[in-house]
Amino acid sequence: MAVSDHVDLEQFMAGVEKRNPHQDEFIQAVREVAEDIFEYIEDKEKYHKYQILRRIAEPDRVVSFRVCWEDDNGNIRVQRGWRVQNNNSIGPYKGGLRFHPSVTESILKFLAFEQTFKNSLTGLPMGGGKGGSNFNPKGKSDNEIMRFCQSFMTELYRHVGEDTDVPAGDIGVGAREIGYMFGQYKRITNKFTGILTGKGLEFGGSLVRTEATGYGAVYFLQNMLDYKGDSIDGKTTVISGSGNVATHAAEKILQLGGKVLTLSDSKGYIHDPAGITQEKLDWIKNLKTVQRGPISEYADKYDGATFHAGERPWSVKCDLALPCATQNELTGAEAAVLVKNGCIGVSEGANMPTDLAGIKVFKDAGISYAPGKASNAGGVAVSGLEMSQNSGRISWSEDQLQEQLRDIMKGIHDSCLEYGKKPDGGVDYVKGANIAGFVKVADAMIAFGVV
Ligand code: NDP
Ligand code: 2IT
Repeated sequence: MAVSDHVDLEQFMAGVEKRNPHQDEFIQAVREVAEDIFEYIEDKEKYHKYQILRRIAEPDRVVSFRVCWEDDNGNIRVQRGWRVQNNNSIGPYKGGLRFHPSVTESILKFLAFEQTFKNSLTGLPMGGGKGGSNFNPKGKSDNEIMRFCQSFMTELYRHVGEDTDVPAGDIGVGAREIGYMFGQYKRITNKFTGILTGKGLEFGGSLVRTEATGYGAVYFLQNMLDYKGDSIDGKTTVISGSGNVATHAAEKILQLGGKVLTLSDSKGYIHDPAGITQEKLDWIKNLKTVQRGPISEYADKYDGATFHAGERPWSVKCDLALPCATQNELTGAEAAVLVKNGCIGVSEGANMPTDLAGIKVFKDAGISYAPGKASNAGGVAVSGLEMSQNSGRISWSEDQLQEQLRDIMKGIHDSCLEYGKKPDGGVDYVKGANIAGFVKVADAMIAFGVV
């Protein structure tokens, strides 16, 4: 096929839109990647010939199933569950499970697609997958959560396996849910194998997995600043979210001498001009994982702090920003406010938190901006290390794992430099991550032929 016969970016995207009607998040994620890959493969015939991007943008399979459970009042409730197995060219499918009422097939397809590139960037042998349900864990009793998780796993168990597909947590799925799901898998199959990561330390979990995503996002930020001869020490930081990723990102910022001004949840954000200390952070962790209360309670407890209902924290003046809640939580207009206020570094803890207009604002401003597929890869990286420990039936020490996490994040930063360095010395981390993540998966696919 001659190069001139290739479809161009817009023709390719028209096909993606036609084949995935109304799946806006999936189309958005594919476009963000395709813009860089089309440029990169322009003169690389093998990637055209084997239709690599076209194939990565079509999940290997999407499994959808009914999940019935009984609430505490004896009502039968029906939810939908999914597992999207996007690509297993470089290892078993790997990626989290999300329980949130906003979950749709489009959201899980975008996450599984992103995960394929992210997992490749870690350097570990993991393919990309994602799953979850439109189940809303908020306000449910422990028993209701347990019954839902058991019912969900009663179907999911057919599709997972330590060498097939290894899910983990994501929004709404933490240690409690992983425990219930692992228990049900073990009960159904009578097997004790590493089919989930993020497990409790008593039953095959890994040290550092809980902290890994947030810590990793800050290590990535540190690498970006270091590259410019700067550091986190003394800088003000605005963070969204108050879950696993946000609280651990905040913790690492504090350890590196930064000041954390905000956190948020789905109801609004809190602003503490005095700074959120480790003690205050421990209080928030307890609020969110034990009491499961709203972040607004922080403003009632701590003098000087304010709660801003229904708002996001991006208008608070800061040096650094870490979006750690959910997709499309930082728009072009909000990105412009951050830049105007002097923000010099953005590291995404969440998946696709910045929309396409926001990405353009950050790129045009030339600030250090890391897309989630690079900067939040620490979580899945330590999940990969949990898989290795499970296979070897061993446990590594905290020091060893902390060091591996730091090394892996540095390795991802180096990969972004390899493909994303601009002639002016700046770095396009989006481009770097997309191409570096693509090349490994693409070359494996070529080795397999047409399968
Ligand atoms: P958690 O469930 O622990 O926390 C999610 C946080 O985000 C909560 O503060 C929640 O608020 C808020 N939130 C969720 N949905 C929305 C929404 N629609 N609008 C506003 N706020 C929202 O999840 P994680 O911390 O694990 O995940 C956060 C992000 O990080 C997600 O994008 C996830 O995909 C990504 N991620 C997670 C990894 C992990 O290891 N856990 C790894 C890599 C990425 P509320 O408390 O009100 O619900
Ligand atoms: O988005 C993600 O990378 C995760 N939710 C973690 C996935 C994992 O398998 O640890």
